[in-house]
Amino acid sequence: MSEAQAIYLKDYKAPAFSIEDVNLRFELFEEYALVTNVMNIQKVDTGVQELSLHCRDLELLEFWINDLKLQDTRYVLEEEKLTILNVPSVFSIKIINKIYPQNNTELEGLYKSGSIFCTQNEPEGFRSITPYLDRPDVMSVFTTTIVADKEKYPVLLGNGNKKESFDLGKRHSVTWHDPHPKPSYLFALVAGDLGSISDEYITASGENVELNIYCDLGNESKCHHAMKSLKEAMLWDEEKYGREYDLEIYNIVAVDSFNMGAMENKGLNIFNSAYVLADEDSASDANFMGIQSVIAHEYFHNWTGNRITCRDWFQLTLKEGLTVFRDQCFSADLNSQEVQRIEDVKSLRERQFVEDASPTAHPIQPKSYISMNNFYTATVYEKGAEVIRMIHTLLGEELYRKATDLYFETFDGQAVTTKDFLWAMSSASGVDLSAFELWYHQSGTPKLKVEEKFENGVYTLTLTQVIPNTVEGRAQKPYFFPLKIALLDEDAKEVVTETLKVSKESESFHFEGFNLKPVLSINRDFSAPIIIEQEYNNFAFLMKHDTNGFVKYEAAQIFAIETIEAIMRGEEVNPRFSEAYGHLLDLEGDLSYKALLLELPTVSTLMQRMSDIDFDVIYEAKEKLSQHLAQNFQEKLLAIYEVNHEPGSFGMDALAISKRAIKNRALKILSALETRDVIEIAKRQYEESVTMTDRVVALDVLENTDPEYAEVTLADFYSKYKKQTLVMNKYFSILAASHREGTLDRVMALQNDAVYDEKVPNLVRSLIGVFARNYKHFHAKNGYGYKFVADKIIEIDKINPQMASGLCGAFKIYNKMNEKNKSMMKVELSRIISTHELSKNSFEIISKILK
Ligand code: 0A1
Ligand code: ZN
Repeated sequence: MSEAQAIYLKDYKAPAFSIEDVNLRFELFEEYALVTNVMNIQKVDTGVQELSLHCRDLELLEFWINDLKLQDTRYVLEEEKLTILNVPSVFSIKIINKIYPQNNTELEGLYKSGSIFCTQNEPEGFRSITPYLDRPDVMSVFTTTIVADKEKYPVLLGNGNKKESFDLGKRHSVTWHDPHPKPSYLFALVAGDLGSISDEYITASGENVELNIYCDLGNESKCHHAMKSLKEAMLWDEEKYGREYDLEIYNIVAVDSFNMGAMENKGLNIFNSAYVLADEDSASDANFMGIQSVIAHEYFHNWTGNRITCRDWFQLTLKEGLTVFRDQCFSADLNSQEVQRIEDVKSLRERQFVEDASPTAHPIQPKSYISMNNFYTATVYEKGAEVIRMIHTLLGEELYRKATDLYFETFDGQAVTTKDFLWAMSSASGVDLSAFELWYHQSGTPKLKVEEKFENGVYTLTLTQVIPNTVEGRAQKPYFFPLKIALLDEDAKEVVTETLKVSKESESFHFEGFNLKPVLSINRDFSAPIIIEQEYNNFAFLMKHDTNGFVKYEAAQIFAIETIEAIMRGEEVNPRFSEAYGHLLDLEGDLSYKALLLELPTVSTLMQRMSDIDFDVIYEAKEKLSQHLAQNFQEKLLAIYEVNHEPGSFGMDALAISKRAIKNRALKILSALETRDVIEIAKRQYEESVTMTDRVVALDVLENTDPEYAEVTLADFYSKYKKQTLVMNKYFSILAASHREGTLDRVMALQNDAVYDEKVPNLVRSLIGVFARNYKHFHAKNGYGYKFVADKIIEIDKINPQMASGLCGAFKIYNKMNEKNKSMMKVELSRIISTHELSKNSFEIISKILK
């Protein structure tokens, strides 16, 4: 594997051919599938003589041009491409090729998930189905016929509207036609014996849309939350963006084997079943939220991704950043603005900030890749969403809507770039975004140094950008971003509320007319994805009084981080922190928000501020603070628990969810005490609870406090849920995340469990993936954690490279580790990279880490 295989944005060339329409016929059999592909093609660049189609490991059976069967002297078939020599300006091609979906464990192209045939073609899966111009800027009209055994595969689905179907005796066929031109990555088909639920939606202009959600037989009753979410998303997009659905039918299919969350194929979304199936008994509150957001995300792609798509894969954030921003706003509108914002920022910091500080950092618009699959990252998605959010803040709601209207009007039906998007944003609004473009091209999280001065009634705020070095080593420029601030007087009244436009390396802002120095509330709502560096001691005040939900939370987090860092230096728990924390316990209002305020910073947050990381030291300090708070506030915490614990209720309304959130937060804090009383509460919660949220928290607490009873409850849980794979993911995760001695041995043994299957990504993620993020055991000083995960990467790389390269991510913090752990990691990283026939996916990640 070498650098030479990298693809560069600077090498982009427009396609030399267009494909007017495609007619596909799939004959599905138990051992193989036959694909007949008829395309009408036109030369765009008349100077070009040969046509090169993408293809991957295909078995070509027949090849025709303009109804003439082609001799093999007219074309060259290689592993990755099929070249046809001397083609005319307008012509048709017919190709018949054979593929083996049953052997496809990579889960790209056409494959089998259990007994269901399904597809995943983004970004480059289509080329392993049939030869094609498999690039997003080639958009064509697709007609698809699927032929299969009637009994085994009664349901045959394709993109677009259903055109016709035929009974062929033992077999049957269905033809689908999608009138909207689309790139091949949005092509999908499904064949299976599926259950379903149906509903309908009437669009704002009165069109009737048939809605279906398909799943394994027997799971139909678990699809209702997904259906409700879909209808909510359809309405929201009409109201907020003026966008309506554009086909007669919208189908969603849930499958168990899927590499990611879900896929927005036109009119036929294919979902990881974890983002469709839910009921109170088997899914947690977080699962319900996740389903609502992913269903909406895929639906929103119909406009931001499908109607307007990407010119090339370097533009991925054009559709993903924008669509994540849209789904975040949707969830905030339907649930709680402040809870949603905090959850989004938490996830950004845990995943994206870590990535941005690692050797795999890249701009939201990368400049090169070896495997595009590696670029479905937190940076492209989540930082991409923050970039759109900043545009939204700079323009304001009204101009932003005017600008998205212009974007849709101008580029509908086209494959465009992030520049085109920025053009629409600035020309509709009149806001100059030229300096803003940098956010697309620089990697790393910007830091902002904050200095305050107060003299003669004038408050001066000096902001200095500490511009990070890129992985590419290039000199960086200062960013342009909106910074929401407020200045609070001693009664916490907002005397100044402003959105500063920061654009220089260093600049000062002056505010006059104060008697006393005001208190600064900065980066309100987290208006810019930056790190604030500030020597400042008003945390307790902001924790108590700030009216901005985000800053109040942030103050609690920073104060806790500093308190833990002091403990690491050998100091006692700061009593001022303890006092402020006690104040949070007394807060009234939204309980879900309160549960977030009371959460201590994660180990990953603490680690990001350190070099020579030693996880044992972080754990110990965090544990000490937890114990201190649990001890100090035992009574208050128990009271919070008892008031909000409603064992027999499984309501899914906001109040019931928030009561579970706060009482489970209280239980978790109390569990640091490891006393009999607390263990008894967890036991009782497990036994009485009727929701999965309560059961999982109780199990987790028991697993980490009372090994003996944990064995009993886990066995009970296993026997109740062993037939529900989605629930078993929770079982594996609890064990893989455990802090108990012997966790690695148990994880190893669980691989032989009857439920575990290395070919199912969800299971691998919940056992191996979760273990690789169990800082205590993965980073164990004997090196066994590293060795185990490296063995798994090497093994899984042969089955599913995308899943393997995902696991490689655990080693991204290599450079920041202490010497001992670093040298043990190096041994394993070197072993992985020297593996014979390592996939380009894993090679790309490991080689960057080792560089
Ligand atoms: N476009 C999908 C995510 C997705 C990307 C790649 C996949 O396989 C390589 C699968 C799904 C989304 O953003 O929802
Ligand atoms: Zn997406």
